[in-house]
Formats: sequence, C-alpha cells, structure tokens
Amino acid sequence: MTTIEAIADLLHTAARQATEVDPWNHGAGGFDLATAYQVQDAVVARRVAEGERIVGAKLGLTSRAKQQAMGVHEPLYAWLTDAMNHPAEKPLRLDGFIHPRVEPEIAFVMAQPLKGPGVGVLDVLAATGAVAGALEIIDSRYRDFRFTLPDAVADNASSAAFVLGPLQRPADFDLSLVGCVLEVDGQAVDSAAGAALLGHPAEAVAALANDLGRRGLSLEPGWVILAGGLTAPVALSPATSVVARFSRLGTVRLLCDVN
Ligand code: OOG
Ligand code: MG
Repeated sequence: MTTIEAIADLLHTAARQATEVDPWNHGAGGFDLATAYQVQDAVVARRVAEGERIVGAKLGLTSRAKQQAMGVHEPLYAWLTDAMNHPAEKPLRLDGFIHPRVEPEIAFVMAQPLKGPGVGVLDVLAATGAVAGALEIIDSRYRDFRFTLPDAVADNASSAAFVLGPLQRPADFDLSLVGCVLEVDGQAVDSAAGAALLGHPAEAVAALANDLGRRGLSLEPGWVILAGGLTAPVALSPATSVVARFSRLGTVRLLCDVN
C-alpha cells in the first residue's frame, strides 16, 4: 500500500470511529500540499465506496478570523457529501464526533456548471441558483484540533456536517455587505460581514472554480459550495444551541442533542 493510501486509511478510520490521530507535519518527514490533496481524494473515495455521494465542495481558511484561530494562513478546499447534510430541524447527536466546532458560513447552490481558469465574481454570481446562510460543523481528526495546511487538506479540511438555511435568490444585494451575528446559548459571541471572505464570498467560490479547473474539474449544477467560516469556530457540547442571524439571508439554527 502506498503512503497516500495508508494515511487515508488512518484518517478515514479516525473519522468513522471518532478518535484522534497525530498530524504528520510537526517537523521533518511530512508531506507537501500536492500529496495532501492526493490523500484528500483517497479519503473521499473511501466515503464514496461506502455509499456517500459528493454534493458539493467547501473553501476553508478564507477569512482572517479563521486563519488566526487555526494558525494556518492560506485557504484550502475540500469535499462535501450527502451524509454531511444535516437537516436544520433535527437535533445534532455529538457521539459520532471527536471535538466538533461550528462556524457560520455563506453557501452557494450552483445552477450552471462553472469551470476555471479565468472565473471571476460575476461569473460565479451568474452561475449561482441560490445563496443561503449556513452553519458548518468541523471536526478535525487531529489531536487537539492542531494541524498544518497539508495536514488539514489531507483530512478533507475537517469536514463533518453542515446545515443550510433558507435558500434565497442571489438578487440585487451585495453579498460582501451581508452581516452575520453568531449566537451561542442566547448570547451574541461574534459577528462578521461577507467581505471577511477574500473581500467577497463569490471571490472564494471563484478561487475554488479556478483551482479545480487546473485539475480539469468543474463546479456542477446542484452542488452546494461553502465559502468558508466567517468567524472563529465555537466548540459544541451537549445541548449547545447555536443561531446564526444573517441580514438578507435569514436565520440558521443548530441544537445539539442533550447527550
Ligand atoms: C479546517 C477547515 C476550515 C473553514 O471554513 O475555514 C474551514 C479547520 O478549520 O478545521 O472549514
Ligand atoms: Mg468551514
């Protein structure tokens, strides 16, 4: 078995068994970013082999708040599957997670295929069928949620679950000015505007389309794209209640089960 397949096995097993593993890139002997994306593909292939379906992609570390919180200062991308799509009305059971955290995001639902290179904000908006507020639940498989950029990429960028808010037409409002207030157990703990994501949330989606285009891949109609955490993430515990209130995009709620 190649190293790539062996690391993918360890990360996939860690996710399935909700156990932590040590990151590889503490010092010498790690792997580079290109190898990390190969591991990511192998991790996602294991999910697909078990019956999950790719339903979209996500950007990560696109805001300064997220980069500072994780100590990693470059964006990355990863894949979303149908099993990660958590219905808003259902309490989230935490027993399948290691150390879950939640972050507010802005989601795009593609109506047209979109393929880089050369994709810009206006191309993204023209190919978008709907936008929504969202909550992403991330759950790094690494001990203490600590990693380097290649580690996080290999781990499919901590992807675990996401909750979509009400879908809105991407009408005549500016997504960079959309405000978000994050409330945890009834207290406002953080806030941000869409511009936190590389200046404009659609700029993040354009970067994804351009990166995937270099690999011959496009964003596909129906796909959900998460543009990246707007604020620092917040740890989830049993019975935690999370509400993200967005201007223009409505409200997204997540309630964690009591056990
Ligand atoms: C890596 C995934 C980043 C985001 O929105 O920034 C991410 C992590 O922070 O664990 O999903
Ligand atoms: Mg995220």
